[in-house]
Amino acid sequence: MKLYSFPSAPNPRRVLIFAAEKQLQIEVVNIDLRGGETKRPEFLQKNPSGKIPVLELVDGTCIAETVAICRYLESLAPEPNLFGRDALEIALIEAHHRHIEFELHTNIGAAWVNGPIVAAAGLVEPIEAQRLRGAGLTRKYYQRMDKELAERSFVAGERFTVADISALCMIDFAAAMVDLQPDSSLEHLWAWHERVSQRANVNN
Ligand SMILES: N[C@@H](CCC(=O)N[C@@H](CS)C(=O)NCC(=O)O)C(=O)O
Repeated sequence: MKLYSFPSAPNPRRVLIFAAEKQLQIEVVNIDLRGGETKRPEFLQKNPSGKIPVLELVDGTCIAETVAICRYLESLAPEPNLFGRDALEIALIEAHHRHIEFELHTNIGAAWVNGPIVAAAGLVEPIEAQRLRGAGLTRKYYQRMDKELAERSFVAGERFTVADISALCMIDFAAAMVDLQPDSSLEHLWAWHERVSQRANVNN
């Protein structure tokens, strides 16, 4: 299996951590994201959305979308379980994970896409109001996470799951590339961050 990736990109990192948790070996193929390689016809055949990650199987089948890839890997290697074991746990992890994707990732994405790095690359015409809105909603979501993490050890409950991987990768990206580091006063969020960052598989 090959994973099309790029070193600072948060979504491929989610897959790499997920695969490492399961001790699955995946060949990493770094593509020229900034040079527009994902928008060329050859790559669009692998993923018509022109985005990474893409997992290519030995028979050439390509799977796009981080969550779809992670679900495939969970089926290949069920342990350690990262998506839930019974009806209720699966549903709760899914709900928390979707909140992270739709309410945190989306707003960090808006701040990033309308921010200076993407503008300097000339990829998208930035809209300052959208950057500000994304940044503001991200900070609000960090506060919500801090409150929730005062009550439980991990994003979706009392154990490490796919929702922690998705939250960590996006927060690290936001801090490093979008000038959206969580405020130091958010002690429960930072305690969680340390807890999950200490896992050996998280540092790849
Ligand atoms: N929903 C997609 C999002 C993928 C995505 O946005 N990937 C970024 C890199 S982290 C990308 O390829 N960006 C290039 C672009 O949007 O043109 C997923 O979860 O796989």
